[in-house]
Parts: sequence; C-alpha cells; structure tokens
Amino acid sequence: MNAPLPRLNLERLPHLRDHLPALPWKEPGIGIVHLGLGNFHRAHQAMYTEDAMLAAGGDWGICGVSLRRADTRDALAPQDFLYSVLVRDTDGERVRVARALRGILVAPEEPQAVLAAMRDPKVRIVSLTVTEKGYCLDPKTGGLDFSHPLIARDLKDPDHPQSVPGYLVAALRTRREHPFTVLSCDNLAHNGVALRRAVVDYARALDPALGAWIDSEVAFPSTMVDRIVPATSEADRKAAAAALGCADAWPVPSESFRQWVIEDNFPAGRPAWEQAGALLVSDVTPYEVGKLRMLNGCHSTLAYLALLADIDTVDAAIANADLRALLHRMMTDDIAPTLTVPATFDRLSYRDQLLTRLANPALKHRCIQIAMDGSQKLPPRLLGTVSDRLRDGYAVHRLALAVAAWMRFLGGRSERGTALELNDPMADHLRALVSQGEDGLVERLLGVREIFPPALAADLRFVASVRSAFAALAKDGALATARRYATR
Ligand code: CS2
Repeated sequence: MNAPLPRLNLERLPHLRDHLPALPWKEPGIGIVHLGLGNFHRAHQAMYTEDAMLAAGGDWGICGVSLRRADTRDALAPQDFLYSVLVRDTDGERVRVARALRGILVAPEEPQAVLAAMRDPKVRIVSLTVTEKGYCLDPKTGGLDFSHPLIARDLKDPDHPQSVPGYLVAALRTRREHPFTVLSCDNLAHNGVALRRAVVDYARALDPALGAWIDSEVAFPSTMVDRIVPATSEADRKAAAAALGCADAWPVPSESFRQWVIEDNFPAGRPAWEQAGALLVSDVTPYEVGKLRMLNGCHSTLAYLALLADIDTVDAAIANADLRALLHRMMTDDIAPTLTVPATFDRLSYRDQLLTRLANPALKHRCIQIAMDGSQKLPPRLLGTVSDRLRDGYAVHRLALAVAAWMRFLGGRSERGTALELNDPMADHLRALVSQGEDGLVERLLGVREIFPPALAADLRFVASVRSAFAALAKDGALATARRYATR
C-alpha cells in the first residue's frame, strides 16, 4: 500500500513553487469578510484579490463565512486554508495554490465570531456570493420579503441573526464611524441595488434612522462576475494530489477565462483589482445584463433540454449539433439584439467565445448543478429578454422553449425515465402544481407570481408559445424540438 500523502499546508509551500506565481508574497491581514464561501468565490474573487495583492500589496486577506455547512472549514482548516485551483482548458491543466483565504467561520456554529469579524474596523469590504435566494427579496415588490421565515425570525432577535440582511445590519450598526462596503457578487441584475434594498428595508423595520443612515452612507457597488466553476469531484481531488504531491481535501476546478466588472464605489478602499485584470467602471448594467442573458440564459436553456435528453454535462450538451444550433440562433437572433452594450463590445465575438467556453471538455460541468433554483434563475436570465422582445413585437418561441423545458424538468423524469432531482426553494409548491397532472400545467405554472410577472403571464403570445413548446417537447422530445426551433 502507498503511504498516505502529506497534507497541503503552509509548510509545504516551498515545495510547490511550480504552482505559485513567482512574485513575492507577504502574509496579509484580513481586510475582507466573504459571506457564502463556495467554489465560485474561491476560484473568482479570491484569485483576483490574491493577484491584486501580489501586484500592489495591501492587507486584503479574506475571512470566508459558510452560512450553512461546516464542510469547507473542516476540509481547509487542517491545510491552513490553502487550496488549489485546477485551471482546465482544451490545452491542458494548470494547478495553482491559492493563498488569499486566511480563515473560515461557520455561521450556525459561531455566529458571534462572524459578527466580530464583520465589526473589525480593519475589515473594509464584506462581499457576498449567497445565490439569488440568499437576498430574501420579494419578487412581487422588489423589496425585502418580510414573510420570509429567516427575516421574520431575525427581526424579532436582531442581535442573533441568521439571514444575510440580518448579519449585514447587525454588523453595520456598530460601524457608524467606518462602515464597510457591501459587495454583491451574485448573478442578479443590478445586484448592488437589489442588496441595498434588502438591507435598507430590513434596517428600516428595526429602526428607521438606521435604515436612513445605511441608505445614505453605505456603498453597495454592483458587479458582473464570470467564471465557470463546477462542483468538485473525487477525480478533481486525485488530480490535485497527482499535481501537488500532497493531499488537498477541497480543490476547485475552473476554466481559465475570468471576468469581473465592478462599479468603482469603495469609500473605505479596495484591493487593486484592476491590476489583476478586473474592469472598474461607473456603470456595470450593460455588462451584467449582457452576461446574465447570454451566458446564464443559455446555460439554463441548455441544462433543462439536455437533462430531458439524458445528457449530463454541458460539454456533452453543446457537442450535440441540435442543441448547439439552438443556442447559436437564440444568442444571435433573440438575445444579442436586446442588449444595450458599449460600442467596444462585439456581441457576436462574445457569442462565439461563449460557445467555445461551454464546449470545454475538461470541465465536466454538470447540467443538474445549473438546473437548480430555476424559480430564482428564470427571471433574470430569460424572462427579461422575453419581455423586451414582446414589447418590440418579436417572436419568443425559442425563449418559450427554454421555459417549457424547465416546466418539463419539474416533472422529475428525463425522456428515458431517469430521475431528475429538483433542488429549488419553491420545490414543494412547484411539485404540488405538477402533481395535478399535465392538463393545464403550463397555465398553473405561469400563474406563479414569484416567477412570472402578471403582464407576462397574461401575454397571449407568450402563453401560446410556451404551450406549443411544451406540447412539442412531449411529442417529439428535446433534441428533435431543439432542431426544429433552431431553424424556425
Ligand atoms: C451557472 C453559473 O450554475 C449556474 O446556474 O449558470 O454558475 C455560471 O457558471 C456562472 O455564472 C459563470 O460565470
């Protein structure tokens, strides 16, 4: 039997020079608390921050906060919070050891330590990747969802919060002299504006003066984040061990492409992210909307259709000529024309680059991962494009096909009968609607106000398009329907 490999940790770094940039590194103090420590943050913002520190210094070490589970902390604490990023493209793999993450707290176990970290005046940014549902917004009003169980709970006991707005407000109220900047890094349109609304609504309900102070004094810059970062598999752990010669309990696989567009509004300072390739701008809206509609809209479309056709990964899906043709047409004719983009932005090159990224065979990005939380993802990714096209009098049949594929996915079975797991905050409600049978299902689902705005659900062109796509999927299957819709 082989002896067990030593663990990745600070002591091993001198043996890992091939996996580290050549620039000198100084152990940084903590300057950022990040809520929602998932693979995406570890491969995206953490790497930009590390590169910014390598280029320009500064104490911008990251204290990650897991809001639910202890597994990331348990995996990374024994390795001094170091981990590897497995950067994979068609031309091979590069393994880089990441060092910007300097601690992890697990909120349910040590909530007061999380608040203490956020209250530390040396922390100048609290950033977030908590997914759409972590914002606790009411899609019907755009404001905070006061009926959300965590919000209702936190408003009764604000010193012991559990929700994201609850944590932010409990920390901000002690930082009146030196508030931190709140940086949303989730895939939501106008993510900073949405987060400001959630936090200010929550604070106002506790104390109107506190709400007014946050609204006027705390910065909530919006950002567009982009890097395809799948979940970690056993094969990834083996690949990390083979490359490093030591064991990494939680490496992160990722493509090499990365993009970060940030609204430059950081009154308390920020890392020199521009030296790491981020774009600092005064308005991120065109970038965020473009990326959400093109990349994420296509991701969701592809995921639901592919799962119905028993295709598991994004690269396998895009290797299917029918699905690829559908996405190409959808981006070219349906989505790109709705975008308002800077003059320097070439929509068709962006489309081609996306198709190449999706085809990356080394990533094995699972469609079921993208399919989760459809109730939260459909509106920002697809429904805005639908509304814009209807307003301008254009057909929406291909976008309706994406919505219909999600509806069929809710049925829980692929065309060959494979079980499809539904992971969604609205799962119980959606399952109840599906269990009433296929008759009238399209109408029942379009009636879910948390997802479909009333004007859209009442638009007969949209309803007819979804109904006919839903029927076509049932009759001809996902691939044949995709083929037909690609040329229609
Ligand atoms: C994906 C995104 O899981 C999903 O829903 O669409 O995580 C996507 O990979 C990233 O937004 C890419 O930047």
